[in-house]
Amino acid sequence: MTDASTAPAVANIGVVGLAVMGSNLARNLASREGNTVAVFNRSRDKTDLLVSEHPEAEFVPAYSYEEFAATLAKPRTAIIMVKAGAATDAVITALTEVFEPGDIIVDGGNALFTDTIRREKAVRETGINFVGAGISGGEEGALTGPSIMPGGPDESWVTLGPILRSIAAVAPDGEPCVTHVGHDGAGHFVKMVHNGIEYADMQLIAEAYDLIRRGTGKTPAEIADVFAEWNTGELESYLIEITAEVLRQVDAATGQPLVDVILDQAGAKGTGAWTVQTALSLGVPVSGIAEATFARSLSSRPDQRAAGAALPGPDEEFEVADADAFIEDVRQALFASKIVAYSQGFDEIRAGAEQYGWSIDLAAISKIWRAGCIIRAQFLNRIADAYGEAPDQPLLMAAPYFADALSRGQAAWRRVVVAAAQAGIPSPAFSSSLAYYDGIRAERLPAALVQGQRDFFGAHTYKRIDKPGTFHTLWSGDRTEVEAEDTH
Ligand code: NBP
Repeated sequence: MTDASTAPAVANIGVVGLAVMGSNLARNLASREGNTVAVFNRSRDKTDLLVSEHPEAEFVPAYSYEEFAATLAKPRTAIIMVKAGAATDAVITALTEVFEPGDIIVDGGNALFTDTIRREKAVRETGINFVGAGISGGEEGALTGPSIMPGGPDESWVTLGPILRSIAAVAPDGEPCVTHVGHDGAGHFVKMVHNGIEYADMQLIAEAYDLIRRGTGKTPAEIADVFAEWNTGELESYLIEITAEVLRQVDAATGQPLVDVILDQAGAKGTGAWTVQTALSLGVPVSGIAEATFARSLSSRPDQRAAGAALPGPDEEFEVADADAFIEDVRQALFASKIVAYSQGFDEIRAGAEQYGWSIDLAAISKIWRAGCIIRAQFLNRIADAYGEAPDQPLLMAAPYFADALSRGQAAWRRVVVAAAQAGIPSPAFSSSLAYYDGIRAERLPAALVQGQRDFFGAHTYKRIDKPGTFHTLWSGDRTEVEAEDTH
């Protein structure tokens, strides 16, 4: 072991936390020209394993925070890849004790953006730069090129930018999938919404599969062919591609389609819930993402599902008359609902930026999601075009390309939602997306009645369509209207 005080400062970047993500990210860094990577893990075995299994990476191992700091050239730059939460705080505290002003600490874990805001503020006091960076792409992305969403101060971007650009995924047009999203928690906020959109995308695909299977009787392998075909068109995306792979997989033990032997209870690590909770507090309707998150919760309540199994459904069997026509309707419903999910997700980013004072370039965000991350899709180019043409547009799905797609797909979308309801097949994401579409395009909403009710029981007042001011009806008196101060 090297003595911390004499360790040569040979590394230009370091990684703390060498589990799945950290070890792969460290290998990715080491594979890039000019990088020498210091590695440290709380328990020594992971460090030794990584160094011994990958001699080609020429890692500089460290076995204490002091030694780690000593091996890094100044200004020191370290990326933390540990379990989000208390572990991140523990590592930040340890690093701030051995780092100096001007050094950079990057948290690449899935931190809650409000934690990142808090950490950035606390670390800034020490003169050290703190950057919360969302990293998407899982194990493979970390190794071969993730999509990276860094926040933090502008100053750190000067050092960090070239390093992150060198390890990020590369979009089809050659652009690296990384951009300085905004200050403090902006990067983790955007990563959170990315994951929320991912939940919606996955649920929509699952609903499409379920409807096709139950409506046409096709086998999972046959439906894999349908998804593979869809992947050649406007739905082309990583998630559609892997869906075909999953549906084609046969279980070695039973010879059954693997999808039929996997327990139908979906897990979650919490980023979908964060997206929905944050949207609720910002007042942004992300109903597709919320339904997808709730669908996972519903699936994972076996006692309630067992109790609910006795409830009646429709009497008639569900069988579609024209399988090919139905599959095309489902494809259109999927594309339309997907447009809603992305429109809602970008709406949340816009609202978050406004609330927290971040300047976020929405076109740049859609561009850095084109490769490396789980929601990578051809479709993101269209989003980049839409925000490129009108950066301040209030509603992504009303941009010409998407409005046109929705206009083409809405009849099929309605047929699918009707068919699902009549057949008793749950399609929460398809149907809530359609309800959002109809809500947002409605000339007049029954919100007027809600305002009347609120004024009745709580004197919450209302506004009128025909004159300015705030009004209250004297419901318990002679029911005349009075002009009111809006103080309730
Ligand atoms: P885990 O989330 O499983 O965390 C394990 C790592 O945290 C180990 O290196 C462990 O050290 C370290 N750690 C813990 Br636990 N407590 C610590 C402490 N008090 N001090 C120092 N180190 C501590 O690893 P992962 O799956 O590689 O994910 C890393 C981060 O990347 C997470 O924030 C995760 O949410 C995020 N992320 C993961 C994925 C993915 O696909 N897995 C994708 C995107 C982002 P030990 O070896 O000594 O126990």
